[in-house]
Amino acid sequence: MSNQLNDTSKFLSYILRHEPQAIGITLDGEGWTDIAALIEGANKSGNAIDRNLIQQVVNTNDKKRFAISEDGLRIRAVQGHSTDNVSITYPEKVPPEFLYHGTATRFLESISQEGLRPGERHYVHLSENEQTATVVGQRYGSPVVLKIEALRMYRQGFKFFQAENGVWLTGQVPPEFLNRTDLNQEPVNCRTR
Ligand code: HQG
Repeated sequence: MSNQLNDTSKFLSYILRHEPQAIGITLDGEGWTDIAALIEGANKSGNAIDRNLIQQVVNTNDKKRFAISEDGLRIRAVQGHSTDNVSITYPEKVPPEFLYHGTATRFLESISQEGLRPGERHYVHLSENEQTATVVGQRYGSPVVLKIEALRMYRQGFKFFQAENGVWLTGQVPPEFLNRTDLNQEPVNCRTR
């Protein structure tokens, strides 16, 4: 991705997930905002974007982070929100037997006690493969991948959702469903090896 597309993707993530008010726009409950208002707000705040650039970011984005409405007038981030205003109705789905979460080793102690929490975002984010999870974990330091017994959680009543870009979402993961993939599937709180 070119630098311009990458910068625009980061800008759109910031506005459409976290701080729409930074450029004076609002998101509806499903996360949508008018593309025209987004462009106007961005340009007024010194971020030069246009419809063509937005469309290119949406088309080429590696994780398909954004979606444009069928009428072409609105845009939203498909997951990852922290702003209170948005509460997307994701389809509830039966998860695969295992899902993965990449984190940094320095968070393990707290995770082994509290389980996975959403933090600033609305959900805990999980992926279907370990490679993706490793990249996610690297954002915060030395990565470690946790394997989650998702189907067992589901059978015990925990809800799972899938965003339209394939990312899995759940409210929390208690420690009993977590295993470290770097310790031959020992429980997450088995830290002696
Ligand atoms: C950690 C990116 C201490 C958690 C990615 C993570 C993802 C705890 C951090 C999406 C904890 C939160 C989301 C606990 C969880 N104690 N730390 N009890 N429970 N944590 O960024 O999952 O590229 O909010 O492990 O690809 O890293 O932006 O969540 O390290 O899909 O599209 O607290 O964001 O997508 O960090 O990333 P984040 P995440 P994009």
